[in-house]
Amino acid sequence: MSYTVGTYLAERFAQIGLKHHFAVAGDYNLVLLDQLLMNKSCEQVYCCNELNCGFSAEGYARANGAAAAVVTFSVGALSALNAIGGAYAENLPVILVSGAPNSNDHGSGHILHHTIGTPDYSYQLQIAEKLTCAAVSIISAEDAPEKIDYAIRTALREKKPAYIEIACNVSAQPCAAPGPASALLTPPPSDHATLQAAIKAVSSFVEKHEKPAILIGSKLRAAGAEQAAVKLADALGCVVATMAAAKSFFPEDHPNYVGTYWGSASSPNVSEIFNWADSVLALGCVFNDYSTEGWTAWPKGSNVVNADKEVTKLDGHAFDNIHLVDLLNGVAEHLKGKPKRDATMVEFRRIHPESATPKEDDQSIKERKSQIARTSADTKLTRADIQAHLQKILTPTTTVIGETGDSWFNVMRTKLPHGARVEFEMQWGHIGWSVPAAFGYAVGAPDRRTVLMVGDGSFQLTAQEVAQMIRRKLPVIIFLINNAGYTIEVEIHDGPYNNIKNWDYAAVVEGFNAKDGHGKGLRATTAAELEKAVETALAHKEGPTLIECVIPRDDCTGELISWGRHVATANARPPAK
Ligand code: TPU
Ligand code: MG
Repeated sequence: MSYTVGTYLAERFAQIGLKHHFAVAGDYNLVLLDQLLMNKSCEQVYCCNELNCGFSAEGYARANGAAAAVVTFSVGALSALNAIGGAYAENLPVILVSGAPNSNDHGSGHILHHTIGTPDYSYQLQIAEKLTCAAVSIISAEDAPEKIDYAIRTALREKKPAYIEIACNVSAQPCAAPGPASALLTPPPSDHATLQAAIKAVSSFVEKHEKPAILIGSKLRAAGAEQAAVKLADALGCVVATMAAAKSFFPEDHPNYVGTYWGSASSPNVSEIFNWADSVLALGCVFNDYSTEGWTAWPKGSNVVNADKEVTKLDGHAFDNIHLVDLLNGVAEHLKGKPKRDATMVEFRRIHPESATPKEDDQSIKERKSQIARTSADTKLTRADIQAHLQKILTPTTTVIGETGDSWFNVMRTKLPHGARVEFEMQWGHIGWSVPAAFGYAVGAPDRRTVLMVGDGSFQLTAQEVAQMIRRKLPVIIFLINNAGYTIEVEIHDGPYNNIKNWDYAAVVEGFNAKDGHGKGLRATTAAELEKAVETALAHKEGPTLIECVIPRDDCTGELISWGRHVATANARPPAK
């Protein structure tokens, strides 16, 4: 079989496990899209705009391990690059492919449409270089295979986005055939000597401390070390908490799981036990201003091991070029058969006697009971009602996508059955991310129940992608919290800029349906209406169901209030003299 640059790229996509790629058309990429369409193993999926296309791919990468988005030059790519920045922040290998000017125009002095109006078109590549781990420009078919392979291989190894631009007259040019996929998929092994030294150092760190605790961070998944972390927890027997952004990256039904560690927004007694611990094994953790609650809850110093995807740091040592999974397996192996380091678990059971095996926190249980009593009465809907319903519909094959806003804290409070997953975008924090990401996720994981919790303010950024859920008949369940504004910002710092124009959200879905769609838009203003709407949503399989949940502007979680106060304090620090 003969290949072109475009069919080579499509074959590489299929080889790395992409069953879909996301696209928005434009004249610089039309020939490329034709070439990609020829590969029947990697379906083309369309988005309403390039920002959403990037986020859809980002969501797909969460479900599927990697993703691709194909856009046109500048007007398309510069929008998509925002989502690519997000993929970098969130450690997801998303390949952004941009159609580009004809190879004869490069260096010709010609001014082209969709550019900034100067004859130098290199600015897009330069921007992409800052936001990806590998960025290449293809203006000859001969160089295409090695450039494509370099970009894809680097993205998969680093779990970061990559960028490939292809001159529009080169995509259909003949090129060499792709070799075996292993060239892209097989990472180099850990450095043996460094790995042995690191296992020794971490093991003796653990043995030197009486009261260790394990903290799971959001880079654990990128490191492929979720199973290895369970092994380490079993070997140690100590408490395990997840950071907010890493919810569901450690099984919540594990006997040592105690909840979320997030300063004052932590699950009950988790902050106390981490303060009591004499050491922390931080696995793939990202400590930023939000996750440390304005730098107030930040495990650091000589009693903390920071074990990251490829480098582990402790007590004045750095061990580089080792895979986290190898380190954790090695330490777990070393500790096998030795006495458990379970003091934190014993103490946690004392201070939190009802939750030796974790379950919903007391607050959630109370809320659920009161919610069940309320559904018969026509009482005004509350935030707690919504959260209780979210909890009720979780199954082992549910994934909850939680948007920035009080949705973070509502989703955080849920107790996940084994297998249920949560997706947050806490490092990048682009409001509106969740709508296209839920679309991309549902495309990538058709056998799971995708549930989206999103605020009204966030929804208004990227609402169009609900139309693509309708187009592909994806039964995504959307809880849209209409609290009349940017409540998370209200809690950090209020002003008139936190008020938004209200929409008729249920009617928006009807608008997207036009004549051929089967999306459902429902509104709940009482507990009984929500109960009914959720039943309808669960039964509806022909498209998404959006439930607009109308609650008062200040009806939010206690965690949001206290976290917001800490963040506001950190933002307000005066400039250093
Ligand atoms: O539950 P709630 O009301 O807090 O959520 P909602 O309604 O979605 O409001 C979110 C408010 C918000 C803003 C305006 N959260 N963060 N921001 C700042 C922001 C602005 N623009 C982008 C692209 N991302 C942001 N995070
Ligand atoms: Mg809101």
